Amino acid sequence: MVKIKNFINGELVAPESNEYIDNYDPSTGTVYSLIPDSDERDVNFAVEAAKKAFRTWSVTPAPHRSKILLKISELIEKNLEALAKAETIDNGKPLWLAKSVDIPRASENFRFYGTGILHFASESHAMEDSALNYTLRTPIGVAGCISPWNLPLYLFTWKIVPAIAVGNTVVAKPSEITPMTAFLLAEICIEAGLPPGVLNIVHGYGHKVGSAITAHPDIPIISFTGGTKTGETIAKTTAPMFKKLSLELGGKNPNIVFADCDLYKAVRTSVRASFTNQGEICLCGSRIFIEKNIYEIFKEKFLKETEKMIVGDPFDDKNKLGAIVSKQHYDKILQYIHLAKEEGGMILKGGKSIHPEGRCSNGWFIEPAIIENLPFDCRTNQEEIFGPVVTLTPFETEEEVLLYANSTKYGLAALLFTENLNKAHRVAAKLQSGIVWVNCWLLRDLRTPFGGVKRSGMGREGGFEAFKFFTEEKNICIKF
Ligand code: TXE
Repeated sequence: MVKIKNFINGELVAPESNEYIDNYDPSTGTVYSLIPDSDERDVNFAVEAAKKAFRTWSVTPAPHRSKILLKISELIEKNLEALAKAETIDNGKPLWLAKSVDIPRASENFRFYGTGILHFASESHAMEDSALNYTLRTPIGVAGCISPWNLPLYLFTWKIVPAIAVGNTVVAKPSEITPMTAFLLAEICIEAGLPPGVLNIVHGYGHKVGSAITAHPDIPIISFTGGTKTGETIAKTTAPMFKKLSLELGGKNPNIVFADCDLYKAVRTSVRASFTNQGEICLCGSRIFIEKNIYEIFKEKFLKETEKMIVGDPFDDKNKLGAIVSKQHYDKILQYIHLAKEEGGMILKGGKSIHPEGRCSNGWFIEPAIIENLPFDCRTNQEEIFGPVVTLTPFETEEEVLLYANSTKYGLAALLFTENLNKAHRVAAKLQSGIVWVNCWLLRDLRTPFGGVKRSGMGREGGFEAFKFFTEEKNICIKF
C-alpha cells in the first residue's frame, strides 16, 4: 500500500502526526493508498522552508527559473504513461482522457509559464515636464495554493507554476481525494533540480491543512480552486488579514442552442460539454436551452449522440465515462437526480447507477442523465450538481433565454450556437459569465483571462493575468 509523503524543503517526509487517511480507487470502491493526515505543524515546517527558499529564488534570474520549469515540463511528458495511469486510478476518469488532456496540459502549464516569464515586463510613463514613472513588479513571498479533485494535476499545476515562475515560493495542498499525481510531481521536481523549499506540498484535509494555509500569517497570498461554499469560508479568513485572494469556484453553465445553428456541430459539441470527465468540470454546460422550433429535433439527436457515452472501466478505451470521484459525490449526484424527479422533471435517459462486470462491479458509476420539463428556476436548474446530469429547456425569444441563462448565482462559463454573427456578439455580450464559447467548447488559449463572475469566483487566472496576481506592483516616479 503506497504511503504518499509530504514534500517539504525538497524532501519527501511523513506527516508529524504519523497518521494516514485512506485513499480510494473510485472504479473499484477500494482503498489503494494512504494520504498523510497532516496538520498545522506540517504547514508551519513548509512555510519556514518556503520563506528560506524565497530569499534566493525571488532574486534568481528569470532565465534560470525558466530553465528549471521547462525541465519539469519535459519530465512530465516523459512520464506521461505513469502519470496518466495514476490520475485514472485516483480520479476514476478514462485513461484516454488523462493521457490526452490532463497530463499533457500539466506539462503545457510548465512550458507556457516557463516561457511566459521570459516576456513578462512592465510599463513606464513619461511625463512631459521632465519626470519618468516606471512600474516594478516583484514577487510577493510564500503563496498558498489549494486545488480540487476534478482535474487534479492539470489544476494543481495551473495554480502553482505562475506563482513560482515570477519568483514566489509555494505551500500547496492538492485535494485529499486525488493526491497521487501531486506526489509524483514532487519526485519530478527533485529530479529537475527545483531548489528545496520553492515548492512544498502538504497533503491532508481541507479543514485542517487547507485552513492552516489560508490562516497562516506568513502566507500573504492565496489562490484557491474548488467549491463556492469553501471559497466563502476562505474569504472570511483572508479578508481581515488583507491577503491577496484568487477564487475559482463553481458553475451552473448555460448552453444556448438557437434555431439558426449548425445542428450537427451543436449536438456533438453539447454532448461533449455535458458529459466529459463525468460532467465533473466546472465549465460543463449543464443547462441546455433550445429554441422552440428545433427543440424536438435537437432532443432526438442529442439523445442518440449520448448513446455513445458508454460508462465503465476507465482503463477500457471504449468507455467514454469512468467512475465518479468519491462515494460522497456519487451519492450527491444520485440525490440530485431524485430531486429532479420530485420537481417534476422527466428523465429522458440514464440517471441510474451502473455496476460494470468484473473488477469495477463495486465502483461508483452513473449513466449520463438527460432531463426535461423542469422550470428554469427550480433547484435542479439553479444548484451545481457537478456530475453527468443535464436539463433540456425550450425557449422562444432572446430575452426569455437570457433571463433563464443569467438566473443563477453563478457566472463562470456559457456556450451558444448560432451561425448569425450579429446574434453571437449581441447575446455573448449580455451573458453574465467570465467565459463565453460560441460554436465550440473548452477551446482554450492560455493567454486569455480565465475566471467567473458572481459566485463563480474572484480574479482571473491565465497568461499575464496570473503573473500580475502573483506579483506586487510599485510605481516609482523620478523628477529630473
Ligand atoms: O471542492 P472543495 P471540491 C468547483 C466545482 C465544484 C468543486 C469541486 O465546481 O463545486 O469545485 O471540488 C480544500 N479551507 N471547481 O469538491 O471541497 C479541499 O481539501 C481551505 C471550480 O474538491 O471546495 C480541496 O483541496 N481549504 C473550478 C479544495 O479545497 C479547504 C474547477 C477544494 O475542495 C477547506 C474545479 C477549507 N475550509 C472545481 N475545505 C474552476 N472554476 O475552475 C476544503 N478545502
